[in-house]
Amino acid sequence: MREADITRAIVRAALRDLEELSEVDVAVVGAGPSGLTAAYYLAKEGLRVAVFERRFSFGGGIGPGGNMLPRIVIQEEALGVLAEFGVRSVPAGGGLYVVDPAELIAKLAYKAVEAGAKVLLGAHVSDLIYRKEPPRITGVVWVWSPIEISQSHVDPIFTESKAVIDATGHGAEVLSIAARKVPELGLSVKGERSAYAELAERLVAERSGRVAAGLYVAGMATAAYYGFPRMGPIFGGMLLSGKKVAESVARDLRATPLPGQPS
Ligand code: 48H
Repeated sequence: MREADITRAIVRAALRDLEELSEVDVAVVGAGPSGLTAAYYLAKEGLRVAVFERRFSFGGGIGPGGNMLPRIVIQEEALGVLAEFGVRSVPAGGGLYVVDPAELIAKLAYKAVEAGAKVLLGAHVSDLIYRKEPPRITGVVWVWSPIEISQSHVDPIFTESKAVIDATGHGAEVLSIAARKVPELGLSVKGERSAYAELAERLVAERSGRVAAGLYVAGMATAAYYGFPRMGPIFGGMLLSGKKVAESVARDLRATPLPGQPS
């Protein structure tokens, strides 16, 4: 075994991957519950999906459970999505079920990757690509997270896509960038409101979807964008939201193939 061969194997495979990632059907930003769920359903539809996650791990806010107690809660309405991922749950009364966060992270990630989604860990999305007339988001701009953290000015690279999903959680980072830097889209991020779990879960699941041409929102970013309440450690809305946004993207891509691109 030679050290040079180890290096060659990594460099060749990684560069092939990065070349493929220059253009995909859907760019999902964030590998939390809503992003992984969306990635799974979209990849299952046969779409080329890239997930950009700035941490070197999956799961977003699932891992810490409720105030670091290693359980989260899912409501009855989300049991179908849970079953799709093969995640076990235990009834807790009142239509609620408890789930082990490590199992949820592992199975969401496994199914998304197995369905064909490409997850890039340590990739920070710092900007968007857009076109005018009509205004449209056409991809993401990203750098490796250690570069972002170092605050060095290093020019990023691009991934073009037919759809970008903001699944960045509480910060709604992608939509905040769009609101600030692509005023033609007329977006504004209202910021999430105080806790009202039942209402928040319903609204997030209902309203996840398209916010502008080429730009979609899912998960907590939906609450932040529309000014909906927060819900604490109940995650059914995140799963339903991921499924909903995937349906919305798949429907739009089927309905309006872009010029020069197959549907
Ligand atoms: C690359 C990025 C970037 C970026 C962020 O926070 P998440 O788990 O998001 P959701 O919406 O799927 O789930 C929310 C849930 O975890 C939660 O916090 C709940 C239910 N809270 C309720 C309450 O009341 O508090 O995951 C987002 C992921 C994270 O892994 C980030 O690291 C990642 O997105 N991310 N990745 N580029 N610019 N910004």
